[in-house]
Amino acid sequence: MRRSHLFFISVIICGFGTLSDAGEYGTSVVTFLPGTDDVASLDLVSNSPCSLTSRPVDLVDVLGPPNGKFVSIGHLGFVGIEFPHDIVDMPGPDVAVWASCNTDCQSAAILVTHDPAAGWGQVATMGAASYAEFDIFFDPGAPPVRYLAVLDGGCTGLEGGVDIDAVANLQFVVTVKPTTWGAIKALYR
Ligand SMILES: [Ca+2]
Repeated sequence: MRRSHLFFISVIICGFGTLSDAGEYGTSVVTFLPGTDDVASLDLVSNSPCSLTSRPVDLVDVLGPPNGKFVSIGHLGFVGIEFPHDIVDMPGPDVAVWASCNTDCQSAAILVTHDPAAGWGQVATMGAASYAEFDIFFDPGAPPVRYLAVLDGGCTGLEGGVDIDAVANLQFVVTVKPTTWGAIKALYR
């Protein structure tokens, strides 16, 4: 898969994921390249700290807010997800990924693009964590990006794939159409 070099990472913050009024979640899957093994949808078992049941893949499970429903994208699998608004480079984390509690050897690469047909640029790697935030730096003049992808890290010795629950665009711009001439506002939420 062709990758550009328009972007690079800065900080990765791991912890428990919450999302207040700010941010938005993925709304559609634009690319899904299932891995060579361990491709399924998974449900978190109630009253169990980390137990998952399996069913056929339903890509809806990576959309919307985190809900305990995951897609295991498979060994070296790839899923690309669209946000309603462009990802904006602001101070602090810009995007977030929720994965399952089954974090043993489930690393992943995080990629973004403004157009899936133009290729993806890797901006971060995600280690063994059920939640991570990423602060992305954008090259000056680079087009804004709208899509985020997760590429399974292909853990050596295991054929499992990372399990994705949800992704979020933490900071985005909504352009408000002018009510008076020239009165265009960019609201950062
Ligand atoms: Ca989910």
